[in-house]
Amino acid sequence: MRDPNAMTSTRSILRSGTRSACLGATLAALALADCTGEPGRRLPGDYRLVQKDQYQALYGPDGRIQRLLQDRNHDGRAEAVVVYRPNGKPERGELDTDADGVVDRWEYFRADGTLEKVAVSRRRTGRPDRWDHVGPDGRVYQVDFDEDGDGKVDRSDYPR
Ligand SMILES: [Ca+2]
Ligand SMILES: [Ca+2]
Repeated sequence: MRDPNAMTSTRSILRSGTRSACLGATLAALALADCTGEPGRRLPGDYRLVQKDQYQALYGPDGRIQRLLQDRNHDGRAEAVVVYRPNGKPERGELDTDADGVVDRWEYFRADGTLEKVAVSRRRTGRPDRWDHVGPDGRVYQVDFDEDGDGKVDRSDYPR
């Protein structure tokens, strides 16, 4: 059995991988700006906030990035939040892909920064109802669906 959505999903995951790479590049730009004398704003507890265009990065007292926010449409509300591990790799991302103020996509990364799982709210309820599991090779090997919105998986596909 082949679910036509599986292909769409694989592509969307590839796209999301690109997006993550873009965030990484922007992060490098932020770090660069930091090095060239933009100290950012000091916060209590020695946290630091660096703002650049649509991005806002939060650095911990140890100087490491902890969180990156992207406000794509400049409405003061982030459409993307990336939370980082102490090793500087992304741990998870929360995305509001249609900019309606509700998160509809969650991305989870392994300790080495590779994408592990993508959850999507197909019904735009703010709760995931589809989960794509991604292997270390970047391929989706399992897709779980919650068809009735109770938060539990009703069926799984195994694309190959
Ligand atoms: Ca926004
Ligand atoms: Ca949304």
